[in-house]
Amino acid sequence: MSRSPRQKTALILGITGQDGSYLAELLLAKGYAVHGVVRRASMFNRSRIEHLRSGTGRNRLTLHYSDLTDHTSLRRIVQKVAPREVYHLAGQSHVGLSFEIPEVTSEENATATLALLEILRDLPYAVKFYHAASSELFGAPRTAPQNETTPVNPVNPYGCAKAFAAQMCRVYRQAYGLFAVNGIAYNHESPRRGENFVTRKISLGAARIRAGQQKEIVLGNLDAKRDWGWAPEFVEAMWLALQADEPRDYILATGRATSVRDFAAAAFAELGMKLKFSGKGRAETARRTDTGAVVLRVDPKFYRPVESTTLLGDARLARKALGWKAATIGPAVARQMARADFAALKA
Ligand code: G4F
Repeated sequence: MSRSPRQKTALILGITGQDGSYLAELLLAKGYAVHGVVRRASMFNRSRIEHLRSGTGRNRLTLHYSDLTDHTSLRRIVQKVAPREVYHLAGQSHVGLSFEIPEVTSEENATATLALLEILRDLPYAVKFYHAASSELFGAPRTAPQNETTPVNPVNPYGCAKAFAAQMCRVYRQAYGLFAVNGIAYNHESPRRGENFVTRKISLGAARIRAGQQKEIVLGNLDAKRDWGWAPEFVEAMWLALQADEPRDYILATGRATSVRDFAAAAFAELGMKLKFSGKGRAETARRTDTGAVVLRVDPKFYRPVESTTLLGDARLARKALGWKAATIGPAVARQMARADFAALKA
């Protein structure tokens, strides 16, 4: 086992995901040696980092096989790599799905985070740990916007697991002096977002409808509002949080909420399709004003058993302590995603 960390060496759990791939890009550009943990699967799922494996910096990118449930192999990887910074961005990240698979959600998001904390606690040198906490730990908060002191009140299995993991980070920080940071991130999106999240479902759907490849998109609750930001900006905050003198928790958010309906309207408008909404709630639809065709429909099957409410973040601490501020917000996120998806379809 290495007795000291390798400077400018980072380990990313979740490197094949949206955030992991942007973070890997950022760290490689900063001259880091980047190690990523990938799941062994029969099909490769590395499309988001494929370009890094052939670009400049490829010699500084190493992938290791493991799984969040295999704590022994995670320990071995950490000991071998001896990272100075560990970014834990992995796990089951779909809130709706967490109602279907609560135990997997809890194993990956709660127990695995605790296992990582235990692994890092045993290291013979000081390591810095970033945990991707989530606004979902606030669930149904009594106040808006939320800040680092707002009480947790999760309303779904995903939020419960994140609340446990975030609190464990605080315990290890206090009890063992571990440099553990919770980034309490609100929704952050990009063209690399998975297609089962609402933003990407909308941007890709709008692009396909514009290209004549799809007729309509079917969504759940259009009244739901989220504080939507831009993922590449959020990974900057993750890195900055580990460069600070002290480990703290940070709200990472834009401070502005947009409804699913308005997000969809912005994405469609960007591709030249103005929408007219009619009906209410579970019977709402939207037509294109130019053709009159229904292009958006609500289906109650996409409603959640319980919806998180008023998730709006106050990121003033991140601004003050890290100099970080979200620049791309709500409708601008929708426009950029729709443009990128349409460009990719044309290409
Ligand atoms: O895109 P969503 O599935 O994201 P959600 O649930 O807010 O969670 C995301 O952000 C969290 C906070 O940062 C993360 F912790 C989490 O890992 C994930 O990245 O849903 C957003 C909203 C919800 O209110 C949902 O009810 O959109 C509503 N919605 C309406 N129709 C839909 C749909 N969501 C999905 N996934 N699919 C729909 O058809």
